[in-house]
Amino acid sequence: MASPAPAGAASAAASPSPPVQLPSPFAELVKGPSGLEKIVLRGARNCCAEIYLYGGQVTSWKNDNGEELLFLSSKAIFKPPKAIRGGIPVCFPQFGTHGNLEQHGFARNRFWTIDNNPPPLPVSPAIKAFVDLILKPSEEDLKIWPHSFEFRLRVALGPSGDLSLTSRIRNTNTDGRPFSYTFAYHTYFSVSDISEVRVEGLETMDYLDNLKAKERFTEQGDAIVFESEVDKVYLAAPSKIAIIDHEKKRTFVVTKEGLPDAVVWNPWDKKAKAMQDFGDAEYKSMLCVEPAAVERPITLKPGEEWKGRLVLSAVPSSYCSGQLDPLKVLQG
Ligand code: TA6
Repeated sequence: MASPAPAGAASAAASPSPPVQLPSPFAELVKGPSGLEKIVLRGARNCCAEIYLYGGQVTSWKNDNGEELLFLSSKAIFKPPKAIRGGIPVCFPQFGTHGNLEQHGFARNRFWTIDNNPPPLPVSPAIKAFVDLILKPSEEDLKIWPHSFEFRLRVALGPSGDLSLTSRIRNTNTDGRPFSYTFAYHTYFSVSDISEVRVEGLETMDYLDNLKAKERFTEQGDAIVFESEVDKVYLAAPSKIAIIDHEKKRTFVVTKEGLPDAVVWNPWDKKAKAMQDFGDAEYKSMLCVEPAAVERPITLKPGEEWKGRLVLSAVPSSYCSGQLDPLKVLQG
């Protein structure tokens, strides 16, 4: 049973733990700098990823050149109960502040465990580097969110280095009660310079603007560019979204299943300065694009299971005379 770690758990976690048999030879369990345990996945062509048991949180995804593709703040705090600032925090059972839980729920502040015997998950046989984690509510959790659940998370590296996260959440209430939740993969991408980044695929979409009392607007631009703080929940967004990093000539392709919405967030300078676990200038080198279920909470009856999947790939962006052709990746 995962449970909220007492403050200072990092030091407790520093004590040596027996090696854990992992499901695949491509995954090993090691201790991170703070003493928190993490799984290192090594995929094809030297691609790799790291996932902390704390939060079930991916904190690193590297391509075959060893380049880090996710943003992790240099000031991230690896000390429960603080959430790790960067990578892919899992927001469950609540995204944001609408609800009676802390912002973004508690899954990212809990210790997950390795699930060595998960129910079968149909995946391509080409995917060999993966790990299965599981989170169940503690007695403490049941006091703040009175529902039993099994949250299984598979993190995998595909043969071309793509990173996939598959969440399966099952209602295991024995009292017949359904439950509803909101969810997000709060993904922090590493970018060369936020002012050189465009997001394609969300044009003409409606969004709720968190900077304007969640008022609803329609995206007018032919692509989203960044010149100030952005905090928008795009509704019923397409299954593919492209993040084009002009300087790096790299396009991130975000593919989502079971997650209708997409949150786009950059704190810009003022909010950056206000976050203790975020460098003042780090807003220039990150962008959050977060596949989510926000506008319409997901409801599960006892025994029902929901699946939400995120696939990230990084492809070279070809440019001709300044014209972007990310549509290729959106239609691919
Ligand atoms: O996803 C955007 C957002 O909801 C922003 O409003 C900002 O609060 C961000 O999440 C970070 O939240 P956190 O709780 O991780 O500091």
